[in-house]
Amino acid sequence: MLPLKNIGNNSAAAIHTIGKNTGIWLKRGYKACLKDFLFYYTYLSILFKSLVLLSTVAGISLSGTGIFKVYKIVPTDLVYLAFPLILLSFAFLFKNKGRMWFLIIFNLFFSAIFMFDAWNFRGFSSFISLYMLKETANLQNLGDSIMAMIHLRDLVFVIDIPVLIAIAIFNKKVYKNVKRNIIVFLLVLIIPSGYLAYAHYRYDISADRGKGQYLFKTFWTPGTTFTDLSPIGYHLYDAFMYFVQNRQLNLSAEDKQNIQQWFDEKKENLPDNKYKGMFKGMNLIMIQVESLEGFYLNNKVDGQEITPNLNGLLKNSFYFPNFYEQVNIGTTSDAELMSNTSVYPVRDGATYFRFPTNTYNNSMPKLMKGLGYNTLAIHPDKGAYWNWETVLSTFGYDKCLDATAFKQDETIGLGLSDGSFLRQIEPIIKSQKQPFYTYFISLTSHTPFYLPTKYKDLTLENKFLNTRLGDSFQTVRYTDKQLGILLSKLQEDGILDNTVVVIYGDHSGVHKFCADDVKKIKPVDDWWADNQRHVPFIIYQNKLKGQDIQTIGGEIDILPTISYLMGVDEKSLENTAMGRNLFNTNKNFAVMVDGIYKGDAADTKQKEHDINGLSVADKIIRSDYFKNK
Ligand code: GP9
Ligand code: MN
Repeated sequence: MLPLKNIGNNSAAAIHTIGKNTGIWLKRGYKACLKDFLFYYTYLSILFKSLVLLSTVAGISLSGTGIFKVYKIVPTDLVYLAFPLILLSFAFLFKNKGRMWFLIIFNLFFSAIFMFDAWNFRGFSSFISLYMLKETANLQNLGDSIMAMIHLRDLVFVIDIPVLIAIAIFNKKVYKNVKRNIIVFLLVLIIPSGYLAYAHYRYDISADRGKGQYLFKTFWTPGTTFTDLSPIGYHLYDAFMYFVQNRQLNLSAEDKQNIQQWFDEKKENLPDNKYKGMFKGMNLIMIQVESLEGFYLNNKVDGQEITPNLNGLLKNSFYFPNFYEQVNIGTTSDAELMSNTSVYPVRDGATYFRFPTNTYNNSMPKLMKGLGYNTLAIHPDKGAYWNWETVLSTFGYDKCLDATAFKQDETIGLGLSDGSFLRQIEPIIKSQKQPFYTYFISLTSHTPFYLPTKYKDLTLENKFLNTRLGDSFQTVRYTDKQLGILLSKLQEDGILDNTVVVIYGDHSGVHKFCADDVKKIKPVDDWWADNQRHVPFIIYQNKLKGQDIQTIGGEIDILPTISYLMGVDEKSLENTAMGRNLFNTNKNFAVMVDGIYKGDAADTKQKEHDINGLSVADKIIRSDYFKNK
């Protein structure tokens, strides 16, 4: 038997050893926790800041439980959890202090990005993007309004910086013996990536696409991608689009030859006629009207004209009733692209977002500037909408005015009402140095055709009440009225006697976006049942004797047609304009975005050539073909 004393000594030693070991284990556990704490902390901090950013976008207050309402605008919550994990997995490739610095820098980097996103959103309704590297022009706007973009709530993005600094200073030792952990890296990378692959199948590809939303869509719209994919997902997708999807296409010599051959085969080599330069020296105003379809013109609903002012203009206009929209999913922006450059939009995605800084040597503003005109583009929406301000500046407009130039004293639907907008631009138009070329778009007649009751001038029969079609009659009538008011003021100003006014619809509206609703209205009348993608194209000059021109054409033909009347030498456009001069052509067709051919071709060869224009344009834009010409 051991002496008691010894037992006592031994157990004391044992207790001491246990205590010592426990201390070591606790210390190790504490260090391990600390090390992992920074990982969890970074993850949670970034998730929280993402929600704060989304609440900013959704206009939700941070007070109380407000922020949790953000979940309502997050379509697939797990996607939100997956994106930061994928990036954070790389932390496990770092050992020792490298891991700590990775996590700290990760947090600081995305906190800064999120803060810039919030500022950019307040200023331009969009988020920062790698494309901005090409769009330094936008930064000029930033200077003036930067203070207005910063809000107190943005403190949330930086509030934990002291915590990070404290961790960096006091816990260097914790990261002394951290090992690279390939297994954890792979797990944290693969599991969320696998989920994203599943979500892509579930939401984008499978026949039963769940809630009907998309995640990774070729229809790249920063606004929806931001909320669908989470802010980090948006930035990763933005990088993918920038470096992979939208990288410039390199054309082979043969490709270039094929493009040139396409232009050569398009030429008709017809002698000039009386229309050439008939409006030489006059001012030019070109108006793109939102969702204006052809069937509204010259038709009456329950005995009332829908577009009395436009109908009135036709008495002094060249009017093309067989004119078609040719837009792709860039809708408004695609129509602008075609009327300003005579190049079809790209096949995938929106050209304005994918290739915002391409060169077009013979754009409408450049042609008019060549004739000595001052050029101005005006939008009632913000410059970031469809990226239009960047793109129209690239087209060569001397000046672009966006929503920030106007008092937002009346908003209807998407933004500033046509009434207020046109009232505010009239003094701007008339005070320009002549000759001028001014281009602007309208907004109010956008789907779903919301209009305050006080502006509803039409009395509609029951079958149209509370229908999108009925609402579109009211809204188009309202826009028509505002255009009429603007033109009468410009007439009083003495501007119209020396001005050509071009008006066209950007794309179908009610028949395109509300087709099911239109079909429900009974009994059906022929005049509104189907618009067949017609948009009006009107060239008004108050001394002109009106004439309907039956030639079939589309938006791609606007530039060559107008520039012919204004006195631009047609030869200068022959290798850049994909459309035809509708005043000097024997061809009679328009190619729709889906390749559908409206009109009649002389033979199959011509038809193939005309339809092939869509893929030629795709190559032209993706390779920035004109830049090197
Ligand atoms: C934006 C407005 C709407 O400026 O014209 O664009 P849309 O939705 O018609 O493309
Ligand atoms: Mn539009």
